[in-house]
Amino acid sequence: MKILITGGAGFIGSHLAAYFINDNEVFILDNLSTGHRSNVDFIDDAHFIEEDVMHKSFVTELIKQKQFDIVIHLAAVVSVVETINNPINSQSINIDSTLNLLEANRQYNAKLKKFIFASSAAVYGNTDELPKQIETFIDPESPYAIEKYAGEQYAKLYNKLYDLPTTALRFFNVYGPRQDPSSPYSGVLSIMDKKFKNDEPFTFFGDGEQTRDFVYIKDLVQAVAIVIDNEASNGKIYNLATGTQISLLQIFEKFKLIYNKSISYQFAEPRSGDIKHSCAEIKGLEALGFKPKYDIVSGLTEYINYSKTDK
Ligand code: NAD
Ligand code: UD2
Repeated sequence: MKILITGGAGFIGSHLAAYFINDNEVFILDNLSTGHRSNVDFIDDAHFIEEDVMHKSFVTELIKQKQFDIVIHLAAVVSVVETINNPINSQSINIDSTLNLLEANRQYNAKLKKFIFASSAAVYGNTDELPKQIETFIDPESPYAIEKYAGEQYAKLYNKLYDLPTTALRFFNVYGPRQDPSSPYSGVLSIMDKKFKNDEPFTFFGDGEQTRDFVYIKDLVQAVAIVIDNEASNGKIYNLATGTQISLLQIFEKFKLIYNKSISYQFAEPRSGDIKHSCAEIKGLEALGFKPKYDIVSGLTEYINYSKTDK
């Protein structure tokens, strides 16, 4: 199959590309704003398109010409803070380019078998209800969350109105190799790993009792592959997570065991707007055959072993 991954040079996209390249022709469209060409050095230059997903005429022409079987749309402003600082720009990338991609496929790509949109647990906001179900009240607290909600609803609507085979996945806290720890708003496990690796102190924002549903990147890849193979997922939205929650303090203990050492730590004020507990209900994906293969120990062990050898 011919697959297009927008944002394919980033953390999640590079793992999807590495998986699908085995049996498929994979194209990546990425402007390298947060991604790296080196993340996907197994993709040759003919299949790597360095371009902005907002370049509408270019993207439309690409869809028209290549007639992709699968489009996985990940390219986005991924930083919540950046969407708060510059909501007009992030709306163009996160909503307008999604709509343009959907529209280009509707008009010019009769071969499309699946369009996947990367949504986020952010759409749930700070609601108390746990576990988060797809039907749980939506309470977006940032432009990012609104933009992800708009994207997934457009994807769903394009199925309802035009029968486009779309699926939206609400990713929870994804972790694994190649997640960039460089910003204070990077995924907490990539930050904790960097601190352990470099023997630097880790800061818990709040009391460390906050919980998250951390999903290992290989389980995310498994879920995407299942969704692609499953027509019953057309027009649907799913939580992509493990269905289990763990606190930061508990995770810190796991790092100590796997690294066989400890580092110093401190507590600071909780981040404003921080969510205390998060956990997903994953019945929807389970019904399609998804079963997470990695618990937190096996996922962290694989991640840390990789990270130790990575310079
Ligand atoms: P990432 O920053 O590693 O990857 C995003 C990629 O998109 C980068 O390679 C970047 O260069 C590219 N990109 C950004 N703007 C672009 C543009 N205008 N044109 C072309 N390419 C552009 O982030 P990630 O963690 O891999 O996230 C992938 C997707 O998953 C995003 O849509 C993100 O919102 C979503 N998501 C991620 C998580 C998580 O835990 N990592 C959680 C929820 C949702
Ligand atoms: C995730 C997403 C965010 C948004 C949000 C919606 C990531 C990286 N972030 O934020 O984009 O979708 O969900 O709910 O996927 N923490 C520390 N020390 C650190 C860094 C973080 O204690 O050095 C805490 C942080 O305050 C939070 C927890 O760790 O309580 C997880 O932080 P995160 O930024 O990895 O993810 P989250 O769930 O806040």
